[in-house]
Amino acid sequence: MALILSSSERFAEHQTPPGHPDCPERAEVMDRIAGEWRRQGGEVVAPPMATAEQLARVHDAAYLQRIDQTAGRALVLEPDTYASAETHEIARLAAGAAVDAVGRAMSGGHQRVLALVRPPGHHAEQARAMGFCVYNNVAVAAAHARTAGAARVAIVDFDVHHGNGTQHAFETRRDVLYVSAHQFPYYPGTGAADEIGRGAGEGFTVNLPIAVGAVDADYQLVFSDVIVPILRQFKPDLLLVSAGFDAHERDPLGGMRLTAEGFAAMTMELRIVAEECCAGRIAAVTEGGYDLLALTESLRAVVSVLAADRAESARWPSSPLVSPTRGRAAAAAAQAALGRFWKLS
Ligand code: SP5
Ligand code: ZN
Repeated sequence: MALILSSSERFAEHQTPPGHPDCPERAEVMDRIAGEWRRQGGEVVAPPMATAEQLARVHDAAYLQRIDQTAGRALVLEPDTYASAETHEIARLAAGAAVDAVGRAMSGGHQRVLALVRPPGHHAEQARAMGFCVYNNVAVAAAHARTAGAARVAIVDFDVHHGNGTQHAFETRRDVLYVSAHQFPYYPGTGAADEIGRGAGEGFTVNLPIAVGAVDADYQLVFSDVIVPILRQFKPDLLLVSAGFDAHERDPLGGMRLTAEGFAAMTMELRIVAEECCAGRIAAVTEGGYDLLALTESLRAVVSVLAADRAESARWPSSPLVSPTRGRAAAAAAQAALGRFWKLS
């Protein structure tokens, strides 16, 4: 089979205070998904910890030291983000899973990989924990991919929140394309359509700020009108996915109304692009997703799309009685900001 899952029971060892959305039970959901995949005959691998050298491609040395010094202690890194005694290792394991996923995707054989990790990564900045994130797992993975033979790397982020840390890591570069569809205005505040990258990276940051309440059809529209056309023109050598599930209708943080079938359809669109552009090389890494049932069903749907022998055309659910006005507005804003860099209908 051409899908590998990366998973570890140790992800439950990153502890957060009672009631925190990124609870250890999320790791139990991930373990259950991995167990189901194993029982279907699928391969599940244990991730390695990221090395200091790998992390240092994104994070500064003093910050790495600061996280290492949390060993054995519990403290608040910032008002949303906590370190427990083991967090220094578990955060390295999350980043290591993303790096290892890239290695496996790049080496052929099993070209599709899903890394089931916590803590999430996309809010983490060069020198700062933020929004439940300690290390920027996907940014570290993209930087690794550039050293492992990928000249161009695309990151697609469908977490309900904008990935400020990932955008900032690559916004001056044209070798790593960052594309995010997110609720806007919303936490963390970044991700307006006019944030398109800077200097040599102008045009290689793509933001789709979507109004609260969006349904599957809104995401379908931004994928078909903006995300897929830009990916096809960029022609990545590897497609990385920041796979957050907090745009699900049941999620307690997000205000969107995506269904598990919507996450499956987005994943299929991305799989099809990867097969067209880069021999199917796709590595997805989990981000948010705080309703345990929604997370379970969405992960199952994504696994089933990535596991299928052939990529069929994406099956978007119909969203009855709702016209995709929010998706249309987001696509129009992105087209206005990026039309001089990409051919968009
Ligand atoms: C990975 C992910 O989904 N992270 C979500 C983080 C959402 N945080 C919401 C925080 C709300 C405002 N907190 C004020 C603390 C000031 N730093
Ligand atoms: Zn999120």
